[in-house]
Amino acid sequence: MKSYEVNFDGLVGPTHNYGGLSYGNVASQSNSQQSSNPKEAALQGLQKMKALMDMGFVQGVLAPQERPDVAALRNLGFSGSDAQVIQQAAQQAMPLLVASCSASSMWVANAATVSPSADTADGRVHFTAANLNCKYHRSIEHPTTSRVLGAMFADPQHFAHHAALPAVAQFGDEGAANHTRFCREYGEAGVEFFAFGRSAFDTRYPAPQKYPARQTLEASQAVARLHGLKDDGVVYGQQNPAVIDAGVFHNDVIAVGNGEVLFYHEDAFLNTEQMLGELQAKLGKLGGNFQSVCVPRALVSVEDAVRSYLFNSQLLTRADGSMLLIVPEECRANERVWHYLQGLTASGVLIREVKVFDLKQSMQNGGGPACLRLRVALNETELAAVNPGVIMTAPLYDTLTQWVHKHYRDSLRESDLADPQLLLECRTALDELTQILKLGAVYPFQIN
Ligand code: SUG
Repeated sequence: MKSYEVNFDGLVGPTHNYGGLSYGNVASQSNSQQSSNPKEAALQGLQKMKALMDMGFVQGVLAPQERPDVAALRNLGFSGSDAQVIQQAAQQAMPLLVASCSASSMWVANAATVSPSADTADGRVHFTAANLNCKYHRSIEHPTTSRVLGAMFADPQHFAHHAALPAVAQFGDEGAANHTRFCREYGEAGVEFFAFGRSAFDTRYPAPQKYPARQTLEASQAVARLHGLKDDGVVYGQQNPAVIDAGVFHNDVIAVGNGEVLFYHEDAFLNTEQMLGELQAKLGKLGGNFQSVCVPRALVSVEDAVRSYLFNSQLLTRADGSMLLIVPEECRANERVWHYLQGLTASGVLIREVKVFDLKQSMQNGGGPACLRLRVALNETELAAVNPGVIMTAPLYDTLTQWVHKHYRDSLRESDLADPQLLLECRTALDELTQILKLGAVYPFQIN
């Protein structure tokens, strides 16, 4: 049976702004308080989706969340009408209003961890929504994420959904940003690689000194258990704490994999040789030939990797079997990175072509091409069971582009978040969106 890796990209929500909310994420911190352009952000994301669709990849779209999250503000003690809740929060606790307005759900690589049916004990595709509990503004995403994923992958015969792990730092889970699957063909059993930043219970694992390690080993192990993965199909690897302290807040900022290939930075992991050996042995048992491309620090420093987001790229297999790398414009702007990429494609080893996309609006918050997509490997039957409303087509692209032009502002500053009109604009837009994407009622304002 034919199988596909479908990229579901997060549609940027109408409140996209630079809140400076993510300690440990260099771009988020350094662009704090700048004026954002939600319309441009959403259009940049849509253009990437359209381009991949035009290249022949199956592309999906994942809806943004309701923001400002008035229900979350009510949970924190603000009361009265929705407008009063926003007004009180603006007067008494602006950081909480900013957090409740974040459009961070656009980075859907953090929405969930997904295991394809070929890997799981019950032969269904498993999803575990990520609790994202390292940052308050992200920890409020998972209830709606679960509803949206449920509306996209509704058929219980093919899809199994797990609620987010316990909401404590010991089970800090950031979803697919720390998860990579290696396989020969998407429809065949593969090896799922879980990168973690620290262990919550075992003090033998070192931890970063400066910035938080968002993903714990225990969270990754729980996800593997929930999904019914075999020990032979799982490898755990620790991120190098030093690179977390250099701004690698998710593993997808320093490594990306696809098919049988891992593309990674020399400093990405601890015990790299042992980890690569295990990946090779486990994929080998499945008939695969694990290959890795290591980028030496002498050619690209960790700092350049963090600044350019070289590894936050999408590594895609084209119809002829060759691989393509989708990188952000910032890679072309960095002389050393661009030089490395030119050498890589010229050598013809594994990665043949690089395509560049302007995703500046998202990049300024630390979200590159890979952050913006959730990969779901599906066979033909499963793909047919996905809600067709969320699969990108030329008409859907046109409709969504018009929808963005109709509803989005082209400038947003912190002071605008207190405007009660913004809430109305967002709800109107999202209500229309659920009809466009045929999601049914998924947002708190539609349910309560
Ligand atoms: O969680 N930025 C996100 C970026 C997530 C990137 N995702 C992956 N690497 N997969 C984060 O740090 C910044 C929001 C702000 O500051 O307004 C933010 O949440």
